[in-house]
Amino acid sequence: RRTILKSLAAAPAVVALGRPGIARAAEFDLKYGNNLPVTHPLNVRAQEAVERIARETNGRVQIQIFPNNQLGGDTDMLSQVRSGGITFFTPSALVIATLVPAAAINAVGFAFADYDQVWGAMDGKVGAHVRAQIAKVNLYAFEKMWDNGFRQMTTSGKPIQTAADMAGLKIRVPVSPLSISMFKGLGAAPASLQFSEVYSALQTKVVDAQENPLPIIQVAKLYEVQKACALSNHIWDGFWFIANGRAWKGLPEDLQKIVAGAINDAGMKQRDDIRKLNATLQADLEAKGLAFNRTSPDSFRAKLREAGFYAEWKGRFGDEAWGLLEGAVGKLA
Ligand code: TF8
Repeated sequence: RRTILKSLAAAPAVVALGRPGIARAAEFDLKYGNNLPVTHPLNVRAQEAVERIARETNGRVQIQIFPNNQLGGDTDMLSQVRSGGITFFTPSALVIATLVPAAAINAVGFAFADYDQVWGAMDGKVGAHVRAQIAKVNLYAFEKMWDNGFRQMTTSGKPIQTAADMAGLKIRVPVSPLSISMFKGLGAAPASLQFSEVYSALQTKVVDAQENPLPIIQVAKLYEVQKACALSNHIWDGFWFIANGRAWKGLPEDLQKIVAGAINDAGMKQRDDIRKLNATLQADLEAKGLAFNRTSPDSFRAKLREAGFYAEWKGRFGDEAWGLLEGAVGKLA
């Protein structure tokens, strides 16, 4: 029996000491947890970053990576990074929004037309606004967001062409009030589940559909339990690379600089990886049996307007944040 947890579980990646042969305990022995298989670009680039950090700090900072939900699901890791049980975590914006509601702003449905708009907003004023809110709960968010991707909808049966096809659809969404509100607005029957439970929920037909970017559908093998994929681009989602605030402040400034430099650089490379993957993944996934169709955002946007989704979330995010978003993408509501 293959479940994503079992098939993809891997030993934690342990960083080699900066100077081989000299077994020296690190001055800062830190842990980083995430929810993704080791093959996802997030883990590949994070691994490069921790190696660079060990090298450039001469082994003073050692970071051990615990990928693939080894330390528990997102909700667990979020509390661990808050308590200091782990130092680093990379939640999707939707996930950290359970703690910092402002962080869901990039997930407003059908807001971004393309990556120019995404990075314009997230490397600019929208991202700065969110980072300031994250700092208020004593977490440090690194400057460069990492890319999860544009989210697409997959189903076990009938493909989704327009908003009308979503009526009553049992779809798994992340533990995210915005996702629930959006999919209810579209007429679906959304259920919140942690990412670690998605594969088996689809396999056992607890839900019939889910939505995630193509690289996630690939590495988590969701094509094994889904038939169709609508290229809806309904949400752009990224990861905030966050650190426990106390642990971050406890690092001397020169080490902070090395760590931030390595992580932000790795994030830029990871964005590029996802962009390249997006160009080739559809063919790969088609070969694995997933049937693709394009959709136009029009019927979805119209349905969301009618349901009052944009008006509601403008109210929840507040005029200031909403104004920053509209400044980057144009008028939404
Ligand atoms: C979800 C998340 C995921 C990410 C990714 C697996 O669907 O938003 O897209 O957490 O790391 O739960």
